[in-house]
Amino acid sequence: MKTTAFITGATSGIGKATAELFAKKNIRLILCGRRAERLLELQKELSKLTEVTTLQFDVSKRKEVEAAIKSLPENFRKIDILINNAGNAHGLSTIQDGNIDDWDAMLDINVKGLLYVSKAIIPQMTERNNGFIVNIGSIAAKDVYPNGNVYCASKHAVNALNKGMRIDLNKHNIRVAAIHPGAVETEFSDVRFKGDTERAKTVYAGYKALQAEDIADIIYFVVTRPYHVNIEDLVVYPTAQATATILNKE
Ligand code: NDP
Ligand code: 8X3
Repeated sequence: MKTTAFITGATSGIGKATAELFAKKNIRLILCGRRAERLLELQKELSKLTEVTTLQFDVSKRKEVEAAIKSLPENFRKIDILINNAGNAHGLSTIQDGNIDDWDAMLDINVKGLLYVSKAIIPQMTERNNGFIVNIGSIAAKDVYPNGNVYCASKHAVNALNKGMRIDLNKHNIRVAAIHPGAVETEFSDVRFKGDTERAKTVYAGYKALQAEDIADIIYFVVTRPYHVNIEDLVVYPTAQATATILNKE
């Protein structure tokens, strides 16, 4: 039977690179995001390699999540792999200067969004006693850096949820893994700095950052181990990055 993967945040960066790699490996795909045009483009391209369906919804809107997942065609309902990847940082400010709308966005998307999607997909996994959930955390899940306060809190929550899922789903034979990247050159900083592309570029200047394809490779490695092998937690940095704040720049 063909493997089916459900990828949130497939319209860009890590999620898109993972979709592209999975398509090459003949994994059937459910691709999710808010930007419909990008979903359509990706579907058109990857359908040359595998079966693809798309779901346009905002992970932070509970009813949208539930309705979208309920609307899946019959042949896409057995989900073997869930990649909880959708997420972003919004802003980079001290706690005293932080913007409450940014805080809401990060907690609603990175934490509650991950929960809404998981809640809608887990039942068919527990029913079958089979499945794999990959949660994309961050080095911000392990450490806290200046001005990272709420984004780091949201990713610490992902780390805790990853552990909680592992404990609760263990008796159902479901594998759960978290991958925690350091700096990956994607649209992440464009979003964090609200479209200030020049500022976003400075985040990846002067050293070789991780590329989305590097993380896709790792995700593929993790999900293709034999079923009795579950990599729980994987932290990956660019070679030039020692910690969230120590970078060996030119
Ligand atoms: P991108 O900005 O390139 O991609 C983010 C993806 O998430 C997009 O596909 C976007 O799709 C989707 N997304 C964002 N908000 C929502 C929402 N409300 N509902 C549905 N989808 C949403 O960033 P990355 O690829 O870098 O980020 C992917 C994950 O990796 C995130 O969880 C991020 O925190 C994490 N990460 C990133 C690192 C980095 O340095 N880049 C390092 C460590 C972790 P759309 O806008 O179409 O909805
Ligand atoms: C994204 C990388 O360093 O901004 O999670 O936390 S960082």
